[in-house]
This record gives sequence, C-alpha cells and structure tokens, in this order.
Amino acid sequence: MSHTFWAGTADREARMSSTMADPGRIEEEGYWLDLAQGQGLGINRPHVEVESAFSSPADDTDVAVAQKRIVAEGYCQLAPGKVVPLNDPHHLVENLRRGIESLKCEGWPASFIFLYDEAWVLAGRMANLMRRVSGNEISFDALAWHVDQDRGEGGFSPHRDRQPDDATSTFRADGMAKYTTAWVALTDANPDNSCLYVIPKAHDPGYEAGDDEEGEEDPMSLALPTKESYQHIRALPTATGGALLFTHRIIHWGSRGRKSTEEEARAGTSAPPRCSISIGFSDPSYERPYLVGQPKLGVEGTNKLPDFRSRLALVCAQMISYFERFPVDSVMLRAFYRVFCASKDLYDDRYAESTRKEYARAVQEREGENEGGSEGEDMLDEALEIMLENEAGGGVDFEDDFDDLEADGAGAGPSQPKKARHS
Ligand SMILES: O=C(O)CCC(=O)C(=O)O
Repeated sequence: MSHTFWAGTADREARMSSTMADPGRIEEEGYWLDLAQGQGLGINRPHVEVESAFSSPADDTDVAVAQKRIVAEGYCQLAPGKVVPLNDPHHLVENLRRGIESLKCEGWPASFIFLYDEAWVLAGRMANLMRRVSGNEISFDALAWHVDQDRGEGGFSPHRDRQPDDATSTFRADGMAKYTTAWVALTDANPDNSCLYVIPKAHDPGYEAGDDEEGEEDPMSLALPTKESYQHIRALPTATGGALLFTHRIIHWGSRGRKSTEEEARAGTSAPPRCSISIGFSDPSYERPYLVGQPKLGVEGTNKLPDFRSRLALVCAQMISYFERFPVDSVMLRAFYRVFCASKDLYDDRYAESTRKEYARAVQEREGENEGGSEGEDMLDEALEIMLENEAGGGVDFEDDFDDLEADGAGAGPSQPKKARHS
C-alpha cells in the first residue's frame, strides 16, 4: 500500500483534535454507521461479499508449514494473500484501515472497528485459517491498534498472552498450543512505525515449562541473560495484509517506531501509523469463548456474523479488560460499563467476572489519580459493590481492600501472573 494514501501528519493532527467521541451515543447503530460513512463498512448488511468470504486462501502446504513453524518456534509469518486474497475486490484490508483511522479521529479506540461487518468477515477468514492450522476456535479476545509513531505511541509492551498454572498442559501431544493468536497487518508494520518482536521458543526457558512466579528473575531476564542473547530477539516486519500466528506462551511486544523527520513530514513521505487487528483462538477445554450463543465463524457455506448488540458488548468488555493498555477517560469507561451491565446474557461467566473485577481495578486506579467528580463517586460505588459481591461469593483472587488494590503499571510484562496480555 502506498504511503501517499495517507493524510500527512499535520493533517491528521488537525482532524484528531477537531472531533470528540460521544459516549452518550454508544448504543446507537446509526451513530456508528454515520461515523464510517464512505469507508465501505456496514453493520448487518446482507452484502454479497459476506457470503463468499469465510475461507482463507492459504493452501494445505501453507497450513503444514505454519503448523511446523509454530510448534518449532512459537510463531510463524504469513505473506499477504494467505488470509485475504491479494486482489480482494471488496478491499477488506484497506476499508478496515480507513475505518480505524476514522474511529481514531473521532476519539474512539481502534477496537471499535469490531462493530462493523467487515471486521467479522476478516475474523471469519482468520478463524478458518486458525482452525486448519491449530484446531483452535475463536475465543473473542479481539483487539485493534492504531499506533501513531509521530505521537510517540507504541504497541503492547513485552508479555505472554496467557500465564496458566501448568503451562505444559496447555500444549497438545503434537506440540500445538491450545491457545493461539492471529495478528493481521492493515498497513505495513515495520521498525519505523511499530511492528511485533518476539523471543523465539528455543531461547525462552519459561516458554513450555512455565514461569517461576515466586522467583527473583522475571521471564525476560531469564530469556536474555547475556549480551549475545539479545541477538535472539526477532523483529517481524509485516506487509499490509500479512499475518503473524503465535502461541500464548511466546514473549512478544509491539515496538515504538521513530518520529518522522521534518523533511518527511514536509514531503508527505512519513510512514503511516501502524494499524492491525488481532484475535485469540483457543481449545475450549483450556479457555471458553468470551461470548455465548454466537454463530460459528470461518465455516464455509455459512454467512452469519455476530449481531450488533454482541459486537458492542464484546468491544466494551474488552476495553474495560484492557483499561491499562488502552486508557480512556472516566465518561467513556462508565459508558463501557453501562453497556457491559446491559449485556450480561451474552458473556461467558468467567469472562464477565474478570471484566467486572477489571472495572473495579480501573476505578481504583482513577481514584488514586484523583479523577473524581460525581461521575467518579458513582463509579466508586459500583466498584465497591463488585468487591463486596466478590467477597460474599468467596472470590479468592481479587484484593478485597481498596488500599490493597495496586495499579500494576502499563509497562508490566510477562511477570504478571494472569492475563498478561491485559496488564
Ligand atoms: O500489536 C501489538 O502491539 C501487540 C499485539 C499483541 O500483543 C497481541 O496481539 O497479543
């Protein structure tokens, strides 16, 4: 994709500061349709592309190579054309990228792209590929990024996606992981504008054995004990439409790119912000899908997608769960929680419980930052209610005293015991 497609940095700055998200309209389908007008995105459109878009163009050889690489190294790279066809007449990748740009301009997190059909068409293709490669099904841990290096933004800091108590048991006998993530680049992603980096399995002592949570050393230090060991770190630049598939145990991160030079900004040759989408897939015996009662995605011959209510419920819960990674103001956080409370019937119990706890943690963090006001007081009441309910229900893994609730710090890495992707 040509960089000239993009608005220049100054233009982007102007557009971003000129508009504001309106959390009061979050439940209005029409609001989201207006926001995406002209981007080729729809909501529950019976459009023809949906019917033919659930398979991945990867052939059996691609699948076999991907399986081998994932088992050997913990990840694999797929060239453009293996998730979405190269000459896609529906311009799925480009339209999603444009949609994310619009969301960002309006002040919404990029993950709101999952309100639109096209994100689920892509999810269907990813699900089809991942089922063939790993046997895992969509878990709905879905996120999107718009990383603007010119605003000093970076991707996620180093982490593992999951920290199971018994890591070894989360791999099948053939070595395939029971949890895998597919990450698709919607723009070129490279060291200039942010791309993923990994420490391959062979150089990571805790990959399969698990991490010593009581130990002195964190997993990064164990994997990088010497100067030479840093040479094992692998950058994974990915071209637009290319994909990375990786397991829940690989240490990975999204880098911070470099700020464009004045000359680049003037000439309009700055690298575009990095846009990407990632979705988690799991063996339900290891982790159940976050949403219940959803159509099976990525099955040829079916064309059903999650409905708008389910999409909104998912995105709002995800934004609560990832509050440290994608910070938002209190008004927006509260709007997410309102949607979450009205959507209880859609969530798996475990996911709902952990999201509620994350909301309480988010509120506590704000309290520490003195972000008060009447909104703040209501939020505090909600958080206290969650904690009291948890206590009454015999919950064990949630600090029961506000004073003990520690904000974990956005840079926390793989030493976090649970849900490392979240913290
Ligand atoms: O895109 C990024 O910066 C991080 C991606 C990631 O950590 C994931 O998809 O699990």
